[in-house]
Amino acid sequence: ASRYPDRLNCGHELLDRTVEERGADRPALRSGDGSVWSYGELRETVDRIAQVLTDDLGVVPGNRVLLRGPTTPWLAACWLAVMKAGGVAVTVLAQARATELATICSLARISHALCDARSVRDLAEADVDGLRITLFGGDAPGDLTRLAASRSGPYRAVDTAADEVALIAFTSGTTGRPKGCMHLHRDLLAIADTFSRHVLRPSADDVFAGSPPLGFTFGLGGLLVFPLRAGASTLLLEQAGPRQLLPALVRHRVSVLFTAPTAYRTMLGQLDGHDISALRRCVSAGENLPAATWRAWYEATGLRIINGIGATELLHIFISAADDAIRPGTTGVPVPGWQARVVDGRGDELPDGEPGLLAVRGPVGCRYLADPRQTEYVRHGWNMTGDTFVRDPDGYFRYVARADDMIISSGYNIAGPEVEDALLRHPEVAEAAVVGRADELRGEIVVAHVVLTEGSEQTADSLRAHMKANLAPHKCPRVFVFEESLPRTATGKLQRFLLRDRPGS
Ligand code: 3SK
Repeated sequence: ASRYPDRLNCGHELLDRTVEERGADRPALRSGDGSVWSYGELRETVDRIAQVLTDDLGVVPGNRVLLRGPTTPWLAACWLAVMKAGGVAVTVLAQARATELATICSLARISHALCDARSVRDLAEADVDGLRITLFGGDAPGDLTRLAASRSGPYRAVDTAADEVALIAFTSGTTGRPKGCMHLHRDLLAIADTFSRHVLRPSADDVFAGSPPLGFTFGLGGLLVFPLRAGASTLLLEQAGPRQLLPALVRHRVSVLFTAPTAYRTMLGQLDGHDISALRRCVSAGENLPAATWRAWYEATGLRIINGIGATELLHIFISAADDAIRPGTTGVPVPGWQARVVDGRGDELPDGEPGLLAVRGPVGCRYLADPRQTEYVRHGWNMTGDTFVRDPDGYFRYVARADDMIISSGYNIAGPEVEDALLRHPEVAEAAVVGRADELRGEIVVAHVVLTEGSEQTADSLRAHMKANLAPHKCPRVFVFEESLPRTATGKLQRFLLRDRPGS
């Protein structure tokens, strides 16, 4: 049963409630240029935008409003305004192109779009029938920034039900067609009241920052929902690659960081001369965190990365661990409020130590928007994430691979991520992706795609020797392919399927 009241507006809870409880003067949103909006200023801007939505644009509760643009305070304010106005925010990545946007708009029946003026080209090219696009951050007369400036006074949040849809987050996974994941007003609080409250344990003095954009639920939670729920502040960076992130951590005294394993690895090579002493919480998700990366970060910084697995379908992280509870090389235990188990293809629970499919359930569930893949994802009341995991006898969940990324060679089941972890223990391996290649004799052979650190002269033979010293022989790659970079989705996930088809693999 939900612990939330039947009527609930998450925009009101995250913003107005925080202002009521902690005052309006505390910092809320920070920008890369050093400017800050207090909670009072944020509320004022949000209320003006909500008025424009209702009075000028004719948005009524339940209307779907597409939000598009780089991660800025304005984008965050638009999201909160859509919540307070009872609309449904449809978040997309800045990288989404015209055809993808057209699909999303038609699937989600989007009536309005609020778009950063710099990101409008593809949306305009999508040429969606009846879509009303309002820009912000530009200088046209109908610009939202100007319309909002002409409004004043507090805006009373629409009295929505806790079970009403508030967000449709689109995901394409690492391959397929976009799927819209519907999330409720109460879901947006539940992620803060489970992972953030019990694992992250933020304080109002924390400064959050990170690389995932607000159009990805990893970023929406970590960089907006969690800090607001805690009364903390958040640094919203338009450019948040590892090169921009590290100086920003120093300049803004960031204490809570959300990013992915690749960024931790890249920053490791650049830490010298950067004072990151304010940092106390480092979260990694979006991809499996290799134990080698966890150790290297710990040795260099003394900080223990909080690993986690989440999914757009389930909004945020559901297995994780912090502080002394961390066991490097594992993802952790179910976050309080969540349950997880490892099952076979029929849904029966497997004994500890046996790899199988991860099944989870908790306060948030998968609700695809009109998509038959719903019945593949939710089986017998459990959400099937598509990952292979093992549960250790002490209850810790250990990532093995995406269910479709297992390599079967000479009858052995080989998990690509385990081989990648061994490769990454080599100091001159910057990135690694391991895939199977069809082989007449063995069924499949193990192929390693490797990005070396700058100036490295490692060869296939020297890497083979490193692997033999670190891994059982049947898991060692037979072929090494040297790459400039690895293919990734817009949210940073490795696209191993592209490597399987690549010449040389
Ligand atoms: O896709 C993921 O891996 C993820 C991780 C954390 C939170 C949310 C998501 C979607």
